[in-house]
Amino acid sequence: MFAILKHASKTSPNSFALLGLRRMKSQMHCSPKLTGIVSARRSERPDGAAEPRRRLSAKSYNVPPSAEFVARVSGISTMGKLPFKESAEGLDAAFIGVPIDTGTSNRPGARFGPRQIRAESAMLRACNGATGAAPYQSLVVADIGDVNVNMYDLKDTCKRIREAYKKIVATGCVPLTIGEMYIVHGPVGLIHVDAHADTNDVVLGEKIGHGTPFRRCVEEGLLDCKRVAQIGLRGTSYSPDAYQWSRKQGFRVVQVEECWFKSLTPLMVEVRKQMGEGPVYLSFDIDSLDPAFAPGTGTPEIAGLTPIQALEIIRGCRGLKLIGCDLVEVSPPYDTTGNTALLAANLLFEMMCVLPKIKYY
Ligand SMILES: [Mn+2]
Repeated sequence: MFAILKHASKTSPNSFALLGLRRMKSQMHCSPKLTGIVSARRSERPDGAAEPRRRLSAKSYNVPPSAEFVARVSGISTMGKLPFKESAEGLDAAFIGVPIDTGTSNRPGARFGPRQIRAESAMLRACNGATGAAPYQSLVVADIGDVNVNMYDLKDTCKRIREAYKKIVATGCVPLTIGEMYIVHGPVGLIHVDAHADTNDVVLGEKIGHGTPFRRCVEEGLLDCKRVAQIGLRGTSYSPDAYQWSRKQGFRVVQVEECWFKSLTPLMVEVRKQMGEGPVYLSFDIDSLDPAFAPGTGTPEIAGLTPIQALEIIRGCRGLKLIGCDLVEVSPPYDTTGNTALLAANLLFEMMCVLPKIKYY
């Protein structure tokens, strides 16, 4: 189950995995009156906060409270101010934090990523005004907390993540990670947005680190290599063609120079064609963005993507059979403004907005 290892090493560095966990059981029919989700009803809660759950048609959805009624800074910090759930039981999608940075090769600190992303995510509102996506009227979503990692032992962390995911599976949810999907669907397609290819073989003699996950994925046969795109790659390298190994596997390599000065919407038309109808996993490293926009990360590289291009990539995933997403490498100590985490929270929201079954207005 390499996805888990991937989470522990690369992803782990703080990964926030957004996992579509279960298909909708029924088609939802919204009354037009219920499409505005700004006014969550009052509850009996002592803090006077609105009850972030409301019933639309036959199904109950978790709708974050609006800042018109509930102070942004109030309450216990969860992703998008969603309810916290102990398990994935009854959820279509869940936010899961993996607060670990043991596998990092440079600046540590990503273990604090999930916490800061949750804090900054209080800015997120319920609808996507740009694309018309209404995720909280389409899927039952919650924050199911963090995997309890072992920061002294990366291999044990991998085991713990595997065990945590097994529990998610046991709730009856479809496990939407690369490893699990391999079993169900066969090898998956991968859209990997990153400054780094993360295809190293060993680092200081270790097979598991944040620069090795996709080499392990290939070794374990988890990827449909003709359906892999790596976007935003850049930086100094140890050999003149740093991405030769990726190309040899059949990956499409889009170095950042191909992205400069242009919209990535046309690129995503090609990537969607490449991904086809099969299952796709989206792995998004925050260091794909330029450090001017996202300084809070462990291995920054200059001349990266812009937030606009990041949105174009994620929105360009609409229509794909996305089986899971992650956002990795947010390291709060290197960005005291919190803006890197704010960016990450928004990118996670955008990922949720392009999951299959999302309703658009
Ligand atoms: Mn990276």
